[in-house]
Amino acid sequence: MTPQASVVLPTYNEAANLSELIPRLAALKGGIEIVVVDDGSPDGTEQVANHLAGHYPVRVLQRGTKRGLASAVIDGVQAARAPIVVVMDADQSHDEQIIPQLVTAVEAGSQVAIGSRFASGGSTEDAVIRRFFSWCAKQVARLVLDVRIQDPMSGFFAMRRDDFLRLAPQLKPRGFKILLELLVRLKPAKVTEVGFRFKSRQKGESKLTGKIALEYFRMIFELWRARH
Ligand SMILES: Nc1nc2c(ncn2[C@@H]2O[C@H](COP(=O)(O)OP(=O)(O)O)[C@@H](O)[C@H]2O)c(=O)[nH]1
Ligand SMILES: [Mg+2]
Repeated sequence: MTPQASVVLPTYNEAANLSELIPRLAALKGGIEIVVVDDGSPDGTEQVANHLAGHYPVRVLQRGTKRGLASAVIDGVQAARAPIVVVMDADQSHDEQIIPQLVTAVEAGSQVAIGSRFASGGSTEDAVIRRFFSWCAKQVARLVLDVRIQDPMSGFFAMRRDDFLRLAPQLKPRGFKILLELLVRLKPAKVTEVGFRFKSRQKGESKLTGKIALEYFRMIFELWRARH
């Protein structure tokens, strides 16, 4: 039977998080499959994911070497089988309990449904510096790209797999979160933001560094140039 939604989990050193997150994802109502996209994590994430695949609806894509978050998401969506894909971090910062709302919003006609820290009902445990960066990024997205979304930097969103794959050839697989680029290229008529409490990552360390923040602003510039 085709699952209703595929949850794409890019992983790099997320073994400890996966074993807590996957049972909770599998317990959600509605048929979901989980696609783990691992890049040869030295902490044994792949082994943990393969073990979990014996008990839960999990498939593991192993890419061997670290090739960046955005390209992991693209490969995961390509491998997904359901008509709707949900992309989220594997670090337990995103609240999986809102996944049914995201999927329902897409089924009801939203082209993109975003798990949002800044929409009504949302909040964040992010440190002040990350909040400030998210705020700057949101203003820049609005002023430069005319994207009026509360949380365009979110790593947690759902959309139709077909829409994503149609855009995939135009996406530049960079290290950074992919949502803003998708919003600019798709120009969706209807976006839903579902507020949730963003938690600090539960185990391990963030892989997104200051260098990637610079990459983000380069991407904004390139998207802006492509529009003019
Ligand atoms: N497969 C793969 N996953 C990655 C890579 N970089 C980050 N991730 C995963 O992408 C998600 C987001 O990264 P994270 O470190 O949480 O970024 P942050 O939320 O901005 O601090 C996490 O699940 C990471 O394990 C990568 O190069 N390859
Ligand atoms: Mg994270």
